Amino acid sequence: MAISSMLLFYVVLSLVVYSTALLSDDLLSVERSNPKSSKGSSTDLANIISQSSGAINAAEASITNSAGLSNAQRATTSCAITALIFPDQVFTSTNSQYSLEQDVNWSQTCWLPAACFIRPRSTEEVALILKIITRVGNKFAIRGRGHNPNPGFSSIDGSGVLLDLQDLNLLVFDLDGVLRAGPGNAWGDLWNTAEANNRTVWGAREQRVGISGCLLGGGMPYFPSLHGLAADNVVNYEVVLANSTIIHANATENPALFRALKGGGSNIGLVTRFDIDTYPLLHAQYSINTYNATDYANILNATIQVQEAMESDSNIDIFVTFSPLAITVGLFYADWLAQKPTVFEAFYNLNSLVVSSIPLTNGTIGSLTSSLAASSAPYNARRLPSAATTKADYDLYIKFHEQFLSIVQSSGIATYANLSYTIEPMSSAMVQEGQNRGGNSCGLPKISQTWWSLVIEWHNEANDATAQHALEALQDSIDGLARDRDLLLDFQFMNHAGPTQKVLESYGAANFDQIKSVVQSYDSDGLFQNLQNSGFLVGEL
Ligand SMILES: Cc1cc2nc3c(=O)[nH]c(=O)nc-3n(C[C@H](O)[C@H](O)[C@H](O)COP(=O)(O)OP(=O)(O)OC[C@H]3O[C@@H](n4cnc5c(N)ncnc54)[C@H](O)[C@@H]3O)c2cc1C
Ligand SMILES: *[C@@H]1O[C@H](CO)[C@@H](O)[C@H](O)[C@H]1NC(C)=O
Ligand SMILES: *[C@@H]1O[C@H](CO)[C@@H](O)[C@H](O)[C@H]1NC(C)=O
Ligand SMILES: *[C@@H]1O[C@H](CO)[C@@H](O)[C@H](O)[C@H]1NC(C)=O
Ligand SMILES: *[C@@H]1O[C@H](CO)[C@@H](O)[C@H](O)[C@H]1NC(C)=O
Ligand SMILES: *[C@@H]1O[C@H](CO)[C@@H](O)[C@H](O)[C@H]1NC(C)=O
Ligand SMILES: *[C@@H]1O[C@H](CO)[C@@H](O)[C@H](O)[C@H]1NC(C)=O
Ligand SMILES: *[C@@H]1O[C@H](CO)[C@@H](O)[C@H](O)[C@H]1NC(C)=O
Ligand SMILES: CC(=O)N[C@H]1CO[C@H](CO)[C@@H](O)[C@@H]1O
Repeated sequence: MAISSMLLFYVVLSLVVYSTALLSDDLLSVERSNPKSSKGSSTDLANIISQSSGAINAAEASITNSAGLSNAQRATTSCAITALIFPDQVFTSTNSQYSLEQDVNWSQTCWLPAACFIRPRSTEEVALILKIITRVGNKFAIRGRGHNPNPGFSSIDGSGVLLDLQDLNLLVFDLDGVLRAGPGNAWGDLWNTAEANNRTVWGAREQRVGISGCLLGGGMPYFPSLHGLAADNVVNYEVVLANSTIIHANATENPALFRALKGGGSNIGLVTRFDIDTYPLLHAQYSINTYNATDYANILNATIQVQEAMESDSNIDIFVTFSPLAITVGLFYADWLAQKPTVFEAFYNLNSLVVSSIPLTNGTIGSLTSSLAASSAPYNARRLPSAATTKADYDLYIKFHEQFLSIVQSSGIATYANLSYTIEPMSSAMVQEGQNRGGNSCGLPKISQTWWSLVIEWHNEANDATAQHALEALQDSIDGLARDRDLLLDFQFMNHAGPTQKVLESYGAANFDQIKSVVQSYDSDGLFQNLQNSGFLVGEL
């Protein structure tokens, strides 16, 4: 009796406390529900919060008492409160670190001046920061490694704060073959760690790409026919939910969330750890070759032949990148063959080879991506991407390339922009491998298909609109040509998609509805929909 009335008293008290809680109390309760948290060896976050409670609550009171606050004012308050708790992890414009934080992105269109950049160092710190954001009601954006080129996705202007996850860089290889990785890692870090243990991990195609944005978008790896998309190999996610609860999502725990995260982007929570399956060290035989752009018809013919062979040989992988001046072909085979792989014969027979930037090599994905990084230095540019998916078809490829050339010609953009596109052939085996691992939310049909990545790069802000128009013309061209031939597929790959594309809708109604229902049950107040700056979001619930 005594115990249950005490319990009742406690429940009532905590309800009262909850509804009128001071921010500092709310933060303490988040902190206490995550006892692993520690700031350093001597002090812990609970002490810091207690000691700063006066200032924290005064800062919050200053905004709750004033009407009609702007986003910028809320953001500034959020920065100030966060800085009380993590003074050396919050960078405002007066800090010398600020410009380094601002200019981290792949595309210069994303070098936006956030109210502040916040660098959490642990999952528990992320939980505290989300609590501050919720209470202050300020806008925010999340950045893994900033490779998404869409402005406002992993960047935000002075109307909000940017959560920079680069210090969440845990990277541990477990003897059970699982790599546990924080969202601040890039794929190069994972390949190094996996290969040091004679293992291979499925990732992106380049070292510097962040693992977190990439995995949340599905992730296109080398050799997708062998083990599916990169995200298909994630066996467990650690996620901080909107209410600052830390949970795991895997095949048995929160399984709907687990599936939704495989392609669902930044809608549902902030992922603080990816546990990824690895495989015995993969022997990759590869070359990257540049051909004369005038030979496109033969190159497309060879591409189609390889793409057909992919349906019966899962060791094959290929990409082909077209620019007005050159065509670059990556040929990959998952074995160290004694002779050049015969499946690529159609390419060897071409007489338009200009240079092999990476000659035929026996290596690994790690050595391949190191060679790539060494042979292509990144350069700053403004960038815009766009995605499409079609069935494979020679006539479609030819007609599209001719329209590409005519768009380049008629727009005159070649003088100030690089317009290019890449054909990424995908096999039905890739889709099957994903299903074998429990499935993802991308809604891919189990057929041979082509993922198109269209990109424009330019330097001058004055050309933003014309660059965008040229890319739109290219997108209209592939969509129109493929639709006319009944070759257009719905899927739009998040990691290739432009800011206005309807990526989640492209997964099909059933998958889109499932992602929406997961958002509804894990973030019913819509923190990630309403306060997150941008992204491929489900929108109003
Ligand atoms: C040079 C280059 C090569 C590429 N090659 C490939 C490739 O081979 N295969 C491929 O699949 N993609 C590739 N991409 C695309 C790349 O996967 C995406 O741009 C991806 O978003 C990059 O991840 P990031 O962590 O750097 O992204 P960011 O730009 O930091 O984030 C992307 C999105 O994810 C959200 N986000 C990031 N981290 C989290 C998190 N922990 N929790 C919740 N939301 C989060 C961000 O808010 C943002 O909306 C490439 C991109 C570039 C620039
Ligand atoms: C990896 O394999 C090589 C060659 O078989 C071997 O020498 C090395 O000890 C292995 N490393 C580990 C960490 O198992
Ligand atoms: C799934 O989550 C539960 C709960 O956190 C955990 O005990 C279990 O180990 C996880 N499974 C995997 C494969 O990580
Ligand atoms: C490409 O081929 C054309 C003729 O088809 C030729 O004029 C041109 O010099 C070639 N370019 C290179 C780089 O070999
Ligand atoms: C591709 O080239 C081969 C010759 O190498 C030819 O037989 C075939 O018809 C061509 N295919 C198409 C679709 O043009
Ligand atoms: C790759 O390895 C195979 C098997 O060891 C060997 O026969 C072949 O010559 C090697 N190829 C290259 C390009 O090194
Ligand atoms: C076009 O690409 C080249 C590298 O291939 C680069 O040096 C140049 O700056 C790019 N131009 C633009 C406008 O982005
Ligand atoms: C946080 O949200 C999750 C998912 O909706 C819910 O299960 C959990 O009870 C919530 N926790 C608190 C403390 O409200
Ligand atoms: C600070 C920083 O890392 N800036 C990088 C932004 O991205 C470009 C590539 O586009 C790099 O050259 C910069 O070093």
